[in-house]
Amino acid sequence: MKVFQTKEIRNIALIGGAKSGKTTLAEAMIFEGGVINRRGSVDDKNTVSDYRPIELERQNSVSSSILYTLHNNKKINIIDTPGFDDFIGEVISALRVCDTALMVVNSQNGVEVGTEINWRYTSSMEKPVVFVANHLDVELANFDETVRQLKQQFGNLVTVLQYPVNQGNGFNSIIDLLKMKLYTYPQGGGKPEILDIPASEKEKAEEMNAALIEELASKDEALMEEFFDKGTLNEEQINKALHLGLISRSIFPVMCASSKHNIGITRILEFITDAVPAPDEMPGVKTTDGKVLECKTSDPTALFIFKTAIETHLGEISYFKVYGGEVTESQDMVNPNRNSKERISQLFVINGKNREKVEKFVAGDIGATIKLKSTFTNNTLNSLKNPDDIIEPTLFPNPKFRVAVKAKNANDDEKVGAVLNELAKMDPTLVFGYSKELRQQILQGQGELHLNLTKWHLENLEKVAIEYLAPRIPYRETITKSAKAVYRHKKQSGGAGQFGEVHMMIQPYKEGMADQTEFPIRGRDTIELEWGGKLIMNTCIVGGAIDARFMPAILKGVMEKMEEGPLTGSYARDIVFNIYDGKMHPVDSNEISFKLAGRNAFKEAFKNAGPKILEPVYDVEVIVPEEKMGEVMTDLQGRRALIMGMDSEGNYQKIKARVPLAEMNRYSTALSSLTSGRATYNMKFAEYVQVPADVQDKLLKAYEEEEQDED
Ligand SMILES: Nc1nc2c(ncn2[C@@H]2O[C@H](COP(=O)(O)OP(=O)(O)O)[C@@H](O)[C@H]2O)c(=O)[nH]1
Ligand SMILES: [Mg+2]
Repeated sequence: MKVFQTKEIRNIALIGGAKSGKTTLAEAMIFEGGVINRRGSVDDKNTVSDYRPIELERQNSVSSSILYTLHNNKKINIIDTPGFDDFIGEVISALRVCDTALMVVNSQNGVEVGTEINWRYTSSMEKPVVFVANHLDVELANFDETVRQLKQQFGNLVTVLQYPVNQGNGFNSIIDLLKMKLYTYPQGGGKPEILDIPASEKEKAEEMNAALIEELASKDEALMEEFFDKGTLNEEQINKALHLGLISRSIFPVMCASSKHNIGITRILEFITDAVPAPDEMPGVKTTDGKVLECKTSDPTALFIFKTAIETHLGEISYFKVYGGEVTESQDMVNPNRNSKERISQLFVINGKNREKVEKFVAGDIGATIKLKSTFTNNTLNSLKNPDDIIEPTLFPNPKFRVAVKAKNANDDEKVGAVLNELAKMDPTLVFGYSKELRQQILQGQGELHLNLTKWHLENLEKVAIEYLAPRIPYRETITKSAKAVYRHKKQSGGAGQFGEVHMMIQPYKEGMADQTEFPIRGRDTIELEWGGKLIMNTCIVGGAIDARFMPAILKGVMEKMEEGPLTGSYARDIVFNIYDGKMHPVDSNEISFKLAGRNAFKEAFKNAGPKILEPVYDVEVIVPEEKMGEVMTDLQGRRALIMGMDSEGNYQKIKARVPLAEMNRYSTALSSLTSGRATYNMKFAEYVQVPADVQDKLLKAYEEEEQDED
């Protein structure tokens, strides 16, 4: 395959709600580009894009596919993304490396929650957007209503470039307001006949064209002058205005299609090659040191791995975008994220599961390679000339669905762990790890579907059965007032005895608190606890009541209880303990004795210090259509949520709340069923707060039953 130059490349992310027709559109685009000679369909399970076993089974994209097509001597890279919110990570990584988003909208449904969610990312990532009103062949297609909703949601910069003449059954004609022609497609779609606009449409088309030209002229001062002078713009000026408008997000064109019947597709390809930006016309990419890589072939090579996947018969495959320079086969590279070296083996142009070897990629292009040793999603690969630049990693949303994983057969535990670790490396929205604290393997993802697909992968491709359980909650324990305890550990059985006595006062720790004044403090150890919070040991011993050499043993004993709190066995945090007196025995005192004395004194004091259980509370942000607001609020209140505020965003409300993690189990599923999938949310750890008394009682009881006299 020939090597395409930067100016000959367009990078397009196909985004939009689930089932809006992205995969079908992609298929038509690559068919029309002559890259395949038979057009498959999602329903016949033979598209180029949906080829993974799970996608064939579910007839839904679950992962993005990298494709390309050709038009007018240009190579159009296409990333077809899945539409469900659970796979939003794929949309984010596609938008990251693409220069323009093609947002597919089902004209029967208008703006859907998926349209909304994807839009938000195009806007935060400042990407040009072209809308494709698809499904225009279905009986209930409503183009005008779809446009009305697009304008209402996304503003008046949404601009119609085409309209359907005969939407619904038998749809085959589109009026193009840029070309001022009628495009009529034959049975089976494909290449249109381009005709003069019929008299019946003339008036409407001319009116819309005039408005469009005026709108375009406003994108540029020189054009505006030209427009006032001549009353119109020529084709070149129109294209220039569109081009500028797209790049600056001051126009969001709407085009027409029926992907299923291959109507409108060639014109969309033409529009992409004429008007949407080439990779070097968009702002460069930043490195972590604030440098900007401007997409120049003359620069040193810089690749960014935006996706890794395992493909049958091929193994791990890494998809990259070239942000600078060019990359060739057998090139030596460095990975600054991992401080490792890689050698590029083969380079491939990818079309779904098909691939073609190519000798080189230049700046702006998207390609794939295999056999990288230790390079994963979000890593940079540089030539030896610029070894240190790290391209800013893509930020993915925090996980919001959490389960504990167990192999059905305990012998498989290790394999399950290994596979999940591998999957998490490939999919940055999947987080996996063993929690020592909870004594569970915890898997976190974007939603129930996301985790169910992970399960499907393990069971069908790795042949290990697993189950998902409710994860434990990482509670914490602390105290609310000071208390003292004296503990003497003494043992005299045969041989050497054991003796140690510790007098301890404990206090709740608060940032910036004043020291206690009852006992003079002679030494201090501050421990930043691994699980958050602090432990402070103050030594207030006078007259050598306890030798300094036993202090570490006392601290060790206390730490044992901090790791397994006296109330429920959870980690304890934010405590100061003062050792103010004690006793030794000239022969029998040793480290073990003081460790036990310290541990038990701490446990005693803790019980009398108003102990409390703390629970993790999350900042939750729910975005919900106005009419579902009531239900969602009621449900949140049932989850002990504290509502922090509300904002409106178009037809949507954004609710901000603080909700205990214990109440968020399976929230994504609940929210989805409350709102028919029209809401979305994200959550982020906020802080630990005391649980209410009734919840504490329940937790204490549950722990008692579990432990029954531990020591
Ligand atoms: N009638 C009609 N059906 C379509 C059109 N585009 C896609 N479909 C159908 O809609 C369903 C979802 O399409 P798909 O391409 O998988 O949507 P995606 O989830 O956005 O990738 C499939 O059954 C397609 O055959 C269209 O323009 N017209
Ligand atoms: Mg799809």
